[in-house]
Amino acid sequence: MAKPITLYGHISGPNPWKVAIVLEELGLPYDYKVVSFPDMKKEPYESKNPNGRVPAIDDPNTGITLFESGAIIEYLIDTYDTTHILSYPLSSPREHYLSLSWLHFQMSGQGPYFGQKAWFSFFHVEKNLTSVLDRYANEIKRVVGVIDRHLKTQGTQYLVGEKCTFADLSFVMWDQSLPHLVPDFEIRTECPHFTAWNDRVSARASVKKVLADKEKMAAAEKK
Ligand SMILES: N[C@@H](CCC(=O)N[C@@H](CS)C(=O)NCC(=O)O)C(=O)O
Repeated sequence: MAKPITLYGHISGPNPWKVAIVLEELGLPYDYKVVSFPDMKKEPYESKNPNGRVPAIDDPNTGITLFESGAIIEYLIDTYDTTHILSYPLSSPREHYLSLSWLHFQMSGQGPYFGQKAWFSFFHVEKNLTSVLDRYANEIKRVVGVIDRHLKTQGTQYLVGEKCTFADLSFVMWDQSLPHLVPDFEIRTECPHFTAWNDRVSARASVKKVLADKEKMAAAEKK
């Protein structure tokens, strides 16, 4: 039995929870340790994540500490998904590497655009920067459209074939914020393939559990 992995995260923000979903799917024990925003930017945490953000993990089973959610997910899959519950083996190279393409697309396409839209909509000091808000809203719609078109042309249930992989799961946390980030986007009618896929992935027990944990933590913080 593996020893619990420490997952450093925060209550808000999707990236640590994205890792939690993979840990849940693989049935790995873990402790979710909340790091405050000021503590992220200093030692001892900064030695775990030189970028001063969450997530990071400590894995006592291997002695490995890692940062960047995409790299953490690749590590968990390579180390613990030996029976390929959530991945394709190297002996299926096309599917194996395409899953990585989608994870990298999530990291470089979905994460930054969704994140910047959230920043300029809700946190930036200057309000109503229309061209900036339009730029990120349009990029979000484009990213969603890429997935919608891919699922339509492939005719598959998931991004790579008929198996739900770590790649599908990596998108789900940010996708929860779509109604909040782009309220004028009629996703159900404009992107039906994306919608059906997102509903399918969101219905997984791992995703429901992690969303419930996040909500519980947020409610406890408000008290
Ligand atoms: N590319 C990084 C992004 C990490 C990131 O931006 N995390 C957010 C929370 S989801 C954070 O730590 N924000 C705190 C800050 O911006 O100072 C990853 O995927 O791990």
